Amino acid sequence: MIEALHEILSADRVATDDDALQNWGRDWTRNFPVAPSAVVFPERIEEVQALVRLANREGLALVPSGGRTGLSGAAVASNGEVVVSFDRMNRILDFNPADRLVRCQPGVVTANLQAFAEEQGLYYPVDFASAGSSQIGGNISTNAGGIKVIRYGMTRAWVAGLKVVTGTGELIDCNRGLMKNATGYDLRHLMIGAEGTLGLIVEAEMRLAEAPQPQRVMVLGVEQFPDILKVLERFQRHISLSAFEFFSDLALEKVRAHRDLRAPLATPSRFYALVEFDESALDLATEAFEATVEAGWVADAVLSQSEAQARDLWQLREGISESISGYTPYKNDLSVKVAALPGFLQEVDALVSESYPDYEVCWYGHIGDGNLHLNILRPAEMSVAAFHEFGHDISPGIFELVQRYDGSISAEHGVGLVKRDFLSYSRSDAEIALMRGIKAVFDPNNILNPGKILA
Ligand code: S2G
Ligand code: ZN
Repeated sequence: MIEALHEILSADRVATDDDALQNWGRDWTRNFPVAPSAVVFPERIEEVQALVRLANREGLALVPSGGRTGLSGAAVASNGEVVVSFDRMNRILDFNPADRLVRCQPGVVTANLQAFAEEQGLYYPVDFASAGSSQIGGNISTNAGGIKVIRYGMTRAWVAGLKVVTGTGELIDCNRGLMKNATGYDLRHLMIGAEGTLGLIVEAEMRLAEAPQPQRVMVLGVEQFPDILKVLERFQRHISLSAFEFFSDLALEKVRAHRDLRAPLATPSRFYALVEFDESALDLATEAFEATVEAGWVADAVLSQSEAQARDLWQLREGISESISGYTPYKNDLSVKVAALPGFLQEVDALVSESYPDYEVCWYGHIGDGNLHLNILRPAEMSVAAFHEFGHDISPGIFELVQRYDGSISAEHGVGLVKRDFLSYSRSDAEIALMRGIKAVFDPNNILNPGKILA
């Protein structure tokens, strides 16, 4: 198989040493075996097509790999697969100012696209903590969300065109960056969020947004969980927010232990809401804040007085994931409609506190999008394997609740391996059968990331 790979790629672009296999054979998950047979680094679309044709001929499985910041195991290779890394397809190809489109290769790091957009006086509005290492191809394959979704939507909203190599080695050019194109099924949207199981993204045309106005950040202390939603409603009544996040006192404690950051308020609070809005809405935000104090939902708040302070306040939220990663937390990334949040939060809080009283549970997330990150922290004395088995056993309880609220068991982190066995809590049998049919059409020999999303 290695010789066959060398017929396609020069030797320096085929790695089989253990360091490479361990490094490129996984994403951020730590509870799956990492055992690819090789890692390859294509530089051109034709090489990706040749790899897919080879995989079909030899019955090889290919696992696409980008920034490896995924949280669902979608980029893990545990069964001798060949990892296709897009690290060397990392160029911004061109910029079209009239359509505000950037044509880029899949290996472009998200932060580099954000910086490129700023250089053009524009803005790439999908942002999250791992943007410094995640890649555009992976962001598209998982339809990455992050902290600005409430105003700008998910990655899906910014993909204008996609070149994809399908499971048979066909190169398809989806939508070609057109704003309008009413010519049948939009295959671009099948590829977005498909986690590399329907095709390998080899080029993307990303739309850019107008540069945002100067922003202000407010962090408010909230004592009662359900009051967070009343605060959301009061702010949203007159303001188009650019972010509405929340985190618990435990999350704050972990971030401050991990990073040298001051507490946001003089008096500690059980929960914190982080609100971001255009500076021009400051009076309305101040009014909303006063109303939340009068209503007794909020005791205190801090308003950013500088960019630096705004960044520090954001760190309290964006630093959570990295600060708790040492606990290899059992992550839940749940979503329900915003209208369903009050009842859902009440019930999931009761369920979590009665089911696992002796575990530390970190609550945080993009509550303005109805998205809750509920992370159960691994006790020091418990092994990762035992802890993830525990997580797997308690999930049905949480997912039954999500199902009852017509929610999603994976709001933004994807399915991969981690949520695969629970898919039916959020997708019907009919839908799963249709998804299998689509998989068979695009990847008839099941060589593209087999076992991810669909067992
Ligand atoms: C967040 C980041 C990934 C994680 O902080 O919003 O989506 O660790 C997360 O949960
Ligand atoms: Zn998130």
